[in-house]
Amino acid sequence: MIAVAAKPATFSFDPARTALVIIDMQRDFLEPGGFGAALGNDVSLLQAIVPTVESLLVLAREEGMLVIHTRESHLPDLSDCAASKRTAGAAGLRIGDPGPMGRILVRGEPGNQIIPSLAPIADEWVVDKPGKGMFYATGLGDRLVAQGVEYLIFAGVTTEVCVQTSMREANDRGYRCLLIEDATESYFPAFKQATLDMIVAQGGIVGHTATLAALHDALTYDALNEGKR
Ligand code: C5J
Repeated sequence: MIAVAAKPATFSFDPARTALVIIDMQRDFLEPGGFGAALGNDVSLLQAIVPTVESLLVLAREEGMLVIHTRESHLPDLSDCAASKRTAGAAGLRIGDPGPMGRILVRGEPGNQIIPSLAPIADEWVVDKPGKGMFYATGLGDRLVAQGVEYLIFAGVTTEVCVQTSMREANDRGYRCLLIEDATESYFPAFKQATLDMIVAQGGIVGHTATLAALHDALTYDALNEGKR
């Protein structure tokens, strides 16, 4: 077992039964002209975490962990988009509307793709999700059970929306969850901080949080030799 210095307490996990989940690092949320920008958000806040998420992804790949990438996306006919979601926001800036990177949050459109530097490679899972949470209407739950996954390490955007919803869904299903603090971001810094605080409140009511440095140190520390692996 690997022990990470985390909040509210040490997070112990077995890398062989762990998946890294990178939530929605899509052009629609991170690049000018996407859904996030169309809603008036400053996407540079999200772009700032890309190097950290890249390092986390490299670390997970080196450890041989299962890597799961999610995309918030809808079918072109929007049959998987609830009316409440379809009609939210200003006309012309809604899910399915044409945008500078194709139809907003529609599967297959350029803006719906994961940013190139975090692109999935062979054997990594890509989960298209029509909701905020990664379990809703995706079939992911059955796949994780079949794979024997017990621990989930989270990164991605946005902290208080799709990351938090997915982590809460996972927590309810019995997964032990760790959110990497500097590998997640929100368009609203106060919302990010509030989310980190509420996850670890009351003894870790939703899970744990830690920095990438803490995870890296834990994974590279060799307890037997009291040094680096
Ligand atoms: C939204 C997300 N809609 N990935 N999605 O904010 O958090």
